[in-house]
Amino acid sequence: MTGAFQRLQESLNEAKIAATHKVNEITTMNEKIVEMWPNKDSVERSGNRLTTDSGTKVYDADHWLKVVDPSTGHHGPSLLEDQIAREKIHRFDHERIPERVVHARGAGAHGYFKLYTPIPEFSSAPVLNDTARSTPVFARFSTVAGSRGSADTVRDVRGFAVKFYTEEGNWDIVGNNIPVFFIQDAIKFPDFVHAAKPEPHNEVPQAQTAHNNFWDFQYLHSEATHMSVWAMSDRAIPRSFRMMQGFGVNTFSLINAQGERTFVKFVWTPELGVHSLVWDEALKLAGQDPDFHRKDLYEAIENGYYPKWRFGIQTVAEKDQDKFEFDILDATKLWPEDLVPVNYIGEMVLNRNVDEFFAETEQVAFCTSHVVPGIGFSDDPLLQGRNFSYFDTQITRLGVNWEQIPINRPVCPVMNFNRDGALNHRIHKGKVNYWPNRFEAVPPASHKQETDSYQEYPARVVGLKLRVNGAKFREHFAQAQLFYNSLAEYEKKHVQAALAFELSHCDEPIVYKRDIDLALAQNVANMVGGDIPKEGRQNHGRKAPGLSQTDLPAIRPSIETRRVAMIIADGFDIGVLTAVRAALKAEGATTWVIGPRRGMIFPTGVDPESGTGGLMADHHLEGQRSTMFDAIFNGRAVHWVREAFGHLKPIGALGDAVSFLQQAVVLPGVDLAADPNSDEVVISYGVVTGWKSSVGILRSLDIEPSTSV
Ligand code: HDD
Repeated sequence: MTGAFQRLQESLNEAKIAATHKVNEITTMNEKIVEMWPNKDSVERSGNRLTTDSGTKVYDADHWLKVVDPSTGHHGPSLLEDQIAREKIHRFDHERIPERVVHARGAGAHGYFKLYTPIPEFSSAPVLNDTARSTPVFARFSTVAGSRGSADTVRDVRGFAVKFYTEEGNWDIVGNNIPVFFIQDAIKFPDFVHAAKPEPHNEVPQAQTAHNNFWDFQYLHSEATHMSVWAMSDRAIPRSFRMMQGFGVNTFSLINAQGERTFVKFVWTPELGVHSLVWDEALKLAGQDPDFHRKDLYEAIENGYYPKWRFGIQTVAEKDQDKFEFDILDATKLWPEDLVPVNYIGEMVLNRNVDEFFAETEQVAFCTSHVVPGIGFSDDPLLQGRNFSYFDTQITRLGVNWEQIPINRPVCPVMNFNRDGALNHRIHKGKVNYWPNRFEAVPPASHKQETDSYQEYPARVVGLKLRVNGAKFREHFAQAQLFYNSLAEYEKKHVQAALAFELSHCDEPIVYKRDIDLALAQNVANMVGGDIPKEGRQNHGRKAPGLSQTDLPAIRPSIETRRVAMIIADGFDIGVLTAVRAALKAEGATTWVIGPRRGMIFPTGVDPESGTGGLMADHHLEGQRSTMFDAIFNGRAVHWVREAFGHLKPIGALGDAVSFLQQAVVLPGVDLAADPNSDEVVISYGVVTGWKSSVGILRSLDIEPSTSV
């Protein structure tokens, strides 16, 4: 009877889960996903029965056709004539496509963009004016230097590419999580990427800039100084894709209905605030969980915690183009927010994971040249080159018809006479394949009058053909100083430590010759064994808002989606554990039970011999590490606790574990528990509900964050 009741309850639960998924499915479907749906459906339906690619049913896909001696039962050679086996192997042999030449490793998700403030004064683009619209988007986050199989948490810039499937065509913002770039002119890109990628003679190192060639390039290109300091800062080791900013980096333009142009930079700011790992954590995670970031994004979306970014614009009127000390078309310079404030006008929410990584995340292809009417380019020499490069690289990666691949197709109609090429999926009817023609009567000139067609801004261009950039492009240090000056003291220390780490991996330490800041140069030189400079470049001492991560806290501080490890051993208090878990769950955190073994752990009062009444541990202490969690509770294992402490994480403890915690770590300035025998939850660095970032808590406790355990 009990068994039947239990089964009934299980099936009811399953039905409930299925119904919830259905609802989620419907609410997260958008125009783009609906448009892609027929393809998925046909694949799913044919999946019930194995067929060849040409549709013939197959009864055995497990044995190659062979010659068999019926008298002995021994088989002879496999037959080449087996077209079914041949097809399977052929298809497998050609599964790989070239990985992206940069940004090879990434993860993506679907979502939508919603505008809350129309900007007709700047742009006529409906996506930036129609607040009733929900524009489907696909976002892909990536590291830059590593191969497809490299680790997520390496020190690197992160790509932040967003494709808007607007009703007027696809608009791609192909950005990074750092607002500036290493080089000013696109012609330098191959040199820069070669220098950053593994060295040619031995293909070492993987996914790291800690090598001679990268720093050699930096030394020879002082324009790279500004971005290098960003790349050595905490921005280059984000806690999560969900907790980093995105920047379009290049200067684009907005064009309004009157045909007037305004220069613009695009920025995404996460609602969760900007947070980073500490270096020691990042290093360890690269080995312990190389998929840390892609799993984090996937799990958050699966659990219904949809990451959200506010979308902002910084605008500069055409008449003000020359009023700044830097050139606004120089991608190695940012527009300081005190000079050009960010105006947040919309938001992006990612609410649906991909169904198939290859078909969607791998085959998605972005182009900076994809803009829609009302949005244009600028003469930023990096952007000009990018507009050529992206389309071109997609041809190598995906073939000339890459825009017909489901994830890349626009949701609006496409009509032109681009034809043929490998893997053309469209079947065009009609007798003509040129324009204009005798059937389509509208002469091209009349299209000019249509407001919804793309109109280039008629910029006036006069001059000499010369291989140069503007005069202000020659200044390379002022903003590197501005960024460094704006960092909190502990952020500066992280930059110093990062530089020292990188240069320790080089045979020729050279950074101290390029002094952004005298103290920085002296410290780094001291650590890597270089000549310690006595005089430095004059520091202008200026700072700007929005550059330190401490200026970018969460809009609504929350423990949502944070991972909390509950460490238990036999004899634990199940009542308290259940209550704490429930409290954490109610706040949106995920809890994981870690025990001395992955099996039943028995609470006080339960006889282990009985084999029942225990709690199943999700993992054992060796199977997972403290690095994979944001906080730990009831720390019993010395290494876990010390490591988590060194990584600035909140540590909770109960009862006996309080004195253990006190012995395991020395907590300067923190009175761990007034009464060690109290049953109250004791938290060292945070509070269970109303989460504050570890760093924030540390600062409030006036403890210096350090990366050492
Ligand atoms: Fe790039 C990929 C971002 C300069 C050439 N780039 C790529 C991706 C991102 C960026 C996020 C991955 C897109 C995806 O997820 O598929 N790139 C940037 C930013 C830059 C930048 C923010 C500076 C403002 N890139 C840049 C230059 C060039 C390229 C100057 C060439 C002249 N980038 C490429 C590429 C890639 C690429 C080779 C490789 C794969 C791809 O395009 O689709 O064409």
